[in-house]
Amino acid sequence: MKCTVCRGPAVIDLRRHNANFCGDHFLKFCRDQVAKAIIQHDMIAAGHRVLVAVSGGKDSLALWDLLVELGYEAHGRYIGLGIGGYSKASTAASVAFAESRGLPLRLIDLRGEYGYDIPTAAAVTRRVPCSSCGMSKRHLIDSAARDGGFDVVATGHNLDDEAAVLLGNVLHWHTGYLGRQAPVLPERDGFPRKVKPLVRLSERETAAYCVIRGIDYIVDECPMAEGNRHLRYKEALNTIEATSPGTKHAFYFEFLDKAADRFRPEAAVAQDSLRPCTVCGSPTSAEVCAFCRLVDRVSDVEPVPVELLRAGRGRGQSTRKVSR
Ligand code: Q46
Ligand code: ZN
Ligand code: ZN
Repeated sequence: MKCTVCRGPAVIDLRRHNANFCGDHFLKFCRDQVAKAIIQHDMIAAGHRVLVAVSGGKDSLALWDLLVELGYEAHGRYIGLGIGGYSKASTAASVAFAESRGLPLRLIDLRGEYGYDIPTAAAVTRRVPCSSCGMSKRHLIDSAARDGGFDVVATGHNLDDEAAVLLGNVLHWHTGYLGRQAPVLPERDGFPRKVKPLVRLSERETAAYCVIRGIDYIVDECPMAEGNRHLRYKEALNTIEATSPGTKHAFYFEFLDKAADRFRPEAAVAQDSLRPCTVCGSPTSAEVCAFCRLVDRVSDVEPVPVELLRAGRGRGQSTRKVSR
């Protein structure tokens, strides 16, 4: 297998691009794809300060590295979710990467700063962990961007992620979500501008990027991802992609070109009813935002270890408040 560009030995084949690359040309390919996404979708302007939502996984670390390589001022923000050994390893990978590159990283610890963790929140709310987790992460990253004066938040969503979300939204005709599904969400009503510069790269490509760049990311999946529907949608798309390379790309980008605008009015209706949270001031459709309501409900509850929750013995228990 030879590199399509230099004819040297290739290290990766990209069937949807009908190309093979050596290490150097693959890294260039990744930089070019990210630069193309940024320009095509007008994601980040020159001089913008970027806040990268860092998880310690391949996507967020590759994103941070690529943005710095492309010359952007990019700071990292990591949120400690308190998911046992997984969170410890994720923190370590994030800190090690930031230190190795001399990049600014701030850690937020849910238990230390807000008095709860995700396994406990899942046990108390009796909902899938990803529900309180996703909401907490979005809220804290948005607040961090506002408080830190960042122009834009960058997240590591890749092509596989976006195609899986799109499939889920189409299967259930979540038209409001379809109207908001885009590589860029503009700043509005207290929400920062959000961009997804990895939308032109697949999961396999961000993993390969990290390996070639020597980035030590956390390989293990979150132990609480079970029951996450997006994983099943990803598997379904991978099955199709295996025999029809390029399907995910066409599904997502042709949706953006041909259909996304049709759903914008429904997303706008949902956005119109926002007002500031009476506790924290974040935009919300209720009097008190979902994050503040969650904190009020679960902070200082006796912690539920992730192992107990996974064994199905934590749900609904340990709701006794401990004294502050
Ligand atoms: S960390 Fe949180 Fe993910 Fe784990 S609990 Fe779900 S949302 S799967 S990206
Ligand atoms: Zn080459
Ligand atoms: Zn609030």
